[in-house]
Amino acid sequence: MSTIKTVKKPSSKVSEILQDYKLACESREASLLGRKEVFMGKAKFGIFGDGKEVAQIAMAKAFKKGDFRSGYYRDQTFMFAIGELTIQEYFAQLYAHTDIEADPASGGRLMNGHFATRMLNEEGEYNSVVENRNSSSDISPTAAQMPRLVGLAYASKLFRQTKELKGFEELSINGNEVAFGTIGNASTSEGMFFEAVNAAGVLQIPMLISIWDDEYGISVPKEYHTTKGNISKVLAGFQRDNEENGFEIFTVCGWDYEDLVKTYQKAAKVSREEHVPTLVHVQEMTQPQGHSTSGSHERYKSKERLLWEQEHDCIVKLREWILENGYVEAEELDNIEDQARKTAKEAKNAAWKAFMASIKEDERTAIDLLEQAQEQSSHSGALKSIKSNLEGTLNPIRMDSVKAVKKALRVLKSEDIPARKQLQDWVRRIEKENFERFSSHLYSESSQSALLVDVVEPEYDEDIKLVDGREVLQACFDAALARDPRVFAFGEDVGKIGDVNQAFAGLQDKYGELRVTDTGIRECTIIGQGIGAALRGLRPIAEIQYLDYLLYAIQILSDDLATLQYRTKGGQKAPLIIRTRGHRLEGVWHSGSPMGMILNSIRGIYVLVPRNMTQAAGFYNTLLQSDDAALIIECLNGYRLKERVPVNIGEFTVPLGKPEVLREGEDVTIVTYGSMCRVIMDAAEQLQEEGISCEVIDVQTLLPFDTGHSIVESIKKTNRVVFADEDVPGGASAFMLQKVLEEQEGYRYLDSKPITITGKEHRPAYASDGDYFSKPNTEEVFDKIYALMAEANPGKYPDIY
Ligand SMILES: Cc1ncc(C[n+]2csc(CCOP(=O)(O)OP(=O)(O)O)c2C)c(N)n1
Ligand SMILES: [Mg+2]
Repeated sequence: MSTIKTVKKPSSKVSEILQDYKLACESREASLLGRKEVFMGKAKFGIFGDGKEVAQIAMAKAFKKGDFRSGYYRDQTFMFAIGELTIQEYFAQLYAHTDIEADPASGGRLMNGHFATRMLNEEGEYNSVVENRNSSSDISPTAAQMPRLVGLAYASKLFRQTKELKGFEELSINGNEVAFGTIGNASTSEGMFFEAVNAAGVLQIPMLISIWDDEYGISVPKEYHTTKGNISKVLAGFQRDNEENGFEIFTVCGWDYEDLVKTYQKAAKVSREEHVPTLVHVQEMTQPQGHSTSGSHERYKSKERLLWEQEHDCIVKLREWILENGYVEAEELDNIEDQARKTAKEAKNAAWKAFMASIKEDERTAIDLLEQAQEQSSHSGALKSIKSNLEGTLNPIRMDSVKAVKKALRVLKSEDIPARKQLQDWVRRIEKENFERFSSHLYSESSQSALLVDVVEPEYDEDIKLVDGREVLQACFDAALARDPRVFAFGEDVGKIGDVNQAFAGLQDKYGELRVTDTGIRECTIIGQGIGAALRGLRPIAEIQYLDYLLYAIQILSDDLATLQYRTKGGQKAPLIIRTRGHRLEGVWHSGSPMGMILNSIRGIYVLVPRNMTQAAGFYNTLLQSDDAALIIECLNGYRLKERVPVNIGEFTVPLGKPEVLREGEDVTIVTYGSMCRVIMDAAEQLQEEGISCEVIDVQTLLPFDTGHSIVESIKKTNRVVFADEDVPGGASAFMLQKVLEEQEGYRYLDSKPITITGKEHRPAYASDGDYFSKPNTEEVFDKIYALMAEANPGKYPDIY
């Protein structure tokens, strides 16, 4: 290798370059070792950042305190470089170490390469994000980091341009923070990527996207992914010029240290100072070990390509460049490489030791107890073999001890010996601990949990003036915007006209365009905009115009927002409120109520289904005091129905998980929600005329569902239950049925079979007849409940038809 000394000036000091070289080598060693660990069976799967090291070091130099990252699984070197990941923590995640001290990103819940910083303390309150370098938590679906990135950057715009937010210096310093996104070249084919890029161009926000272009997406080369095989070429129309806003787009090679450092400085400066989105297309990157541990790239890359990758390896190139410039002798780089190997290995060993120790403790007690059982039991042979199997397990994990102890307890089931009791206690303790390890933090567990908000009843004046339901909401939103400058609402048609049903009418004029804002038609990034802004401590109300269009956003709600608290084990939160309207209007795409789909895909987000706008307003007030994310589905046909405005419109709250009895009755309990409440109440009135007394219960919130188990109390009285909604058969009605009959043990009190009354299997047909014959109507409810009663007492209820 040549060591020609030149006079070329370094862009950084030599020591900094060597420091960078060292980090690149350490990160590479971590990748190489990581793959070996998987092949040795010590970890299940591995995906690594080899080949992307130098660009990430350059990016890290432009990443300042208060900045945010939203990236993907290749970014280990960046995380090392900003000081937010140690090699030991990196391996702890590879092994799935369930302690947040060991794996702060996910507490062992996520595959390796899913990075995150802990933004919250143990109480669920913000650590100082402006003092830290922050990373939002990665998710696996490719490009799904992009919608959130829009919101992380958008928050800076709000902090800079909203006067009332100037005081929130613990959250932002005048919006100086840049949101850095990273994405692989192949993933830029996803719709979410294009939607996010367009949104950022429109919004003009400090967002810096890096595309790590290694020309492959697993085995598939670039010509299958990208028009012209080149994403920056495709995006050239987004480039800003003197006349028009847009992006500043840069291209650079992933092995060119000097150019990378310069490029990132330039790009970050543009984004930070001008609030203009920038895009850095980092080309000619490599994957020395191929995509992941699932395969080998020799299967699909040509010999020429593999050779090219070796020659263009960014660390090889950095080494050449250092030597060509005569910064140091080769020997010094050799030493750095040797040292890096040692450092990575030591960190790996320490992570393994800590991981094993965390597991061994429970295993040790299990083995001791099994030994005691063996001594005390008449089945000592069987117990001995269970114990020695456990002792002989190579790299045991938690489930090995659980399986062994449970097996032993089966053997001991008829023996009354002290060890049996101790083993039972062991199982109970471990079950509790494993629940905490693997199932905690699905929702907020902080003191601001939505379930802990104080209930404040609505109060009414003597004057019982009735207004349109939408005006109740309008008064509620007015109060919320006045009360808290962190609250802002946005969505399609939300700004100028105050949403299609005018619950924000006049509020943009009153609070300005940034507090009540129109957006493009882009449901997925509306949600992303909300997630990112909520992550940064703001209180967004993101609107999806109709429930039917939530489908465009269901993936990001499901994969990102719903998993956020869970996947960080309480390390991050995004208390986003999603407002939408549905249940009852007309036609296939304006009257859906796909509640089963929603309930089953977004556990982790509360789902609120108020029957009227007063209940909805109370929910908004509750949520704005809490740090949980929630979806509120208003009734499409309720905005013009008359309601009274409580005098404490900004303060009263409706609790989550508390059903309300709308009508008391003796014969049958009807469990329902949303627009169906009115249909059911009508039917109940008509049934009463036939002598059938219905108790009607509005569940009010589907998630959480009746936390106090009040519905079963009604069934104890009526001994019959009906679940009614507008979803397809087996949808949310089945969900409610499972909750009440299984969880609340309602089955014990039934004298008749439980029934569900639902919409048809197809989407609802158009116009009033379409609605009538597609969704449950009063007559159908009447008939079904009459038939239920007739079955029990045919004499009293003769056949009608
Ligand atoms: C939505 C989705 N589809 C498919 C996958 C499976 N998958 C994981 S990585 C990957 C390739 C991504 O390639 P690229 O974006 O170029 O990133 P690279 O791994 O090359 O850095 C695929 C298809 C996924 N994780 N998410
Ligand atoms: Mg790629």
